[in-house]
Amino acid sequence: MSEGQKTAVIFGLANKRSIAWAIAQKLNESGWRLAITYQNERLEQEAKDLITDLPGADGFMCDLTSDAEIAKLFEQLKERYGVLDGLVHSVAFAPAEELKGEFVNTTREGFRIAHDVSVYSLIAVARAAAPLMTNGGGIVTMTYYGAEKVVPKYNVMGVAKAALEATVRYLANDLGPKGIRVNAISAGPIKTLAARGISQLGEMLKSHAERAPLKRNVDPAEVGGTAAFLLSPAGSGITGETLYVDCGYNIMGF
Ligand code: 0WE
Repeated sequence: MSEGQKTAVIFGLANKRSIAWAIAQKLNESGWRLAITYQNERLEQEAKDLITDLPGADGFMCDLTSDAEIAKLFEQLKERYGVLDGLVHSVAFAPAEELKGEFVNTTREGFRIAHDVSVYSLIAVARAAAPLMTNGGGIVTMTYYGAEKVVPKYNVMGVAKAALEATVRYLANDLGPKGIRVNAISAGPIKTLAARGISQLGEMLKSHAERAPLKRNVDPAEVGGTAAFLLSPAGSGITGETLYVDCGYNIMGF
C-alpha cells in the first residue's frame, strides 16, 4: 500500500453495468483502495470476478436491510483498514409491481421496502462509517430526477429519492462538523440491471438524448468521474448537494 492512500467502501455492485462499478473503476484510477460490497451469495461470484480486476480491492458481503450485517461489515472494515475516507451508496429497490401501475396504488409494504432499502440504508451506513472517518471523508449516493418531477411509473421510487435527497442534507448537517461531506449525484437514465426491468426505458433513453442540451445520454464513466471528484479534495467545499450528471436534461423547461 502506498503512503497516504485513501480507502473507500462501495455499496451496490451487482454486475459490470452497475453504477457502483463505474464509480469503483474511476476511484481505482484515482488511486483509491477499495472495499466493495455485494448483497448476497447470488451476486458473490460476479462481484468477485469484477473485484479481482482492481488491484488491492477486497469484496465483502452485506445486505443493507440487516442491522447485524451492517455492524459486522464495519467491524471487518475497521479491522482491515482502520480509517475510511470515502463511502459510495448506489443502492435502490422497490418491488417490481410498484413500478408498473399508478402511484395512487402504492402499497404499505411496497412503500416500506422502497424507503428501507433506498433511504434508510444510507442513514445506517453513514452512522456506522462516521467513527472510522477520523480524517474527515466523503459520502456519495445516487438519486434521480423523479424525486422532483413526476416520471410516470417511477412512482414510490420518486418519493423515496425525494426522501434520500432530504436525508443527504440532514446527514450533511450532522456530519459536517466532523469534516464528513455528504452529496448526491442525480444521473440521467442509464441501462443498468435495475433499469432493465423497466419497459419504457428504451423510449426514455431516446427522448432524454433528444431533449438534453448535450444531445446524448449519460455515460456511467461520467457518473464515476463526478463521484471521484466529490470524494477528492477538489470537492472539499461541497456538501448537502444534489449534482446533476444528466447532459443538462434538468435545466430544460420545454
Ligand atoms: O432508480 C432507478 C431504478 C430503481 C429500481 C429499479 C427496479 C427494477 C426492478 C428500483 N427497484 C426496482 N425493482 C425491480 O424489481 N432508476 C433511476 C432507473 C429508472 O427506473 C424507472 C425509471 C427509471 C429512469 C422506473 C420507472 C420509470 C422510469
